[in-house]
Amino acid sequence: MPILYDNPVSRNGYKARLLASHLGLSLQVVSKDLRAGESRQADFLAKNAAGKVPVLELEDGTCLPESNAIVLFLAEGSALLPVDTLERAQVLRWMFFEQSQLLPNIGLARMLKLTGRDAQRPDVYAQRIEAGQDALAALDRHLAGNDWAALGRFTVADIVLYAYASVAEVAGFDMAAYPAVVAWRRRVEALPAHIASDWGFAA
Ligand SMILES: N[C@@H](CCC(=O)N[C@@H](CS)C(=O)NCC(=O)O)C(=O)O
Repeated sequence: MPILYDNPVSRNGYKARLLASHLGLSLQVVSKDLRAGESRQADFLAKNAAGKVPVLELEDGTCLPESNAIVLFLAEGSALLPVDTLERAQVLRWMFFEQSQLLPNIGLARMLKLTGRDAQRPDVYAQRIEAGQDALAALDRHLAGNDWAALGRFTVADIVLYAYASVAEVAGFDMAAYPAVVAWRRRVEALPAHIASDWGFAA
């Protein structure tokens, strides 16, 4: 069985866990204590030179870091990842948007909040909130006319976008400004295979 090196707080790891639930895949989840620096130790750096979770380790020892690469690998051949080149590009478009505009802003704002550093670095926090608002507004405009991120159906694009869009309040965003994102989150949550977090960590 593939091993997923992960952490209960990681929304990037959650993407792989949520996808596995939708696909009925079994993963052995191994927690790395990020605060204790476990992802920066030599044995883990050999699995991912960037020193970050998640990492998927296959039965033959091959290691695949980067949440969206893991999602693409696991979803290959399933209905959640189209084969057609243009359709796939429409899905990838939102996966790149997630990495460049949602994750760095909602993700860092959330980490600053969870660790109390938002008060120590109000300038950094405010910058992430402003850029995150811009990203959420873009997603909201798109979802105002679309039930799902791409192709009019649930795909891996929704899974990766949901990971950080679903913790925006924890990061300090007022989601009342993004009603289409809120409605889409409810659609994602209503799917039968949905899991909030298999480690019971809501934030
Ligand atoms: N682009 C990467 C980001 C991975 C990432 O930032 N992981 C965080 C947890 S969500 C981490 O491992 N941080 C620990 C560290 O940087 O030492 C992905 O999507 O997987």
